[in-house]
Amino acid sequence: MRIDIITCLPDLFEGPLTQSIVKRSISKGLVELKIHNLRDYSSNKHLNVDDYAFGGGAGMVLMIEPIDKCISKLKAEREYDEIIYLTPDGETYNQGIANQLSLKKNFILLCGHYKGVDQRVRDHLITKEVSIGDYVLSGGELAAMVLTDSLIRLVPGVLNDETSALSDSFQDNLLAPPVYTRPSDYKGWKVPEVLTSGHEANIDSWRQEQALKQTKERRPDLLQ
Ligand code: 6GU
Repeated sequence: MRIDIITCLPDLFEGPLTQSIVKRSISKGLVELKIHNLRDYSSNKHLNVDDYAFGGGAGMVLMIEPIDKCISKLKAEREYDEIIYLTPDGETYNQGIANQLSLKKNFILLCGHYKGVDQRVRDHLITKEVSIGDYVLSGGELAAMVLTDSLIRLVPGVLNDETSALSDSFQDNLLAPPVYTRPSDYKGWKVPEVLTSGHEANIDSWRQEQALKQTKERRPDLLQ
């Protein structure tokens, strides 16, 4: 999988995407992740990438030219399966969309900023628009990191058996069951006995029951 992220705030990506699972998937050669600074594609001497909205109001709008230049350069180098614009008015992201996208290979993620992008970017350059929930972020960068993290963990070989994505919450429309580790008794707060019984079939059915119970209590909508 290759993910190209276009942003005017490239430094934001330093932390979350250079650690842990994402870092390992890159060093194992399973994932390629490239951050592109939109400013590098500006054609004006101040390196501006935004301008005032026609008709007034609305604050600054990301201009089409630098975005088109960056996307065109990338498209000349390889085929992209999806060019995704992160925007609060996009389709709400969930595990189902993550699973579908994870079957594809090459993605461009475009991070919006300020008051959005010139509508012509959305009309002519973008293949999909995604939001990560009904609240407003200052820009698409955090959303791009959310997509990137959730997609990378679905790439075969990124997780081992123990951390398998198949046991994630949402993967079967059930929340994950509770987990415990040593000590089995802490201040009298005990671990459910079945988990220390060594009886695998009983442990499996306990986990199944608990997953269903958690889901009924917390997210009954997932069971519809
Ligand atoms: Cl993708 N972008 C912004 N700016 N805000 C959001 C979002 C995206 N998803 C939820 N809120």
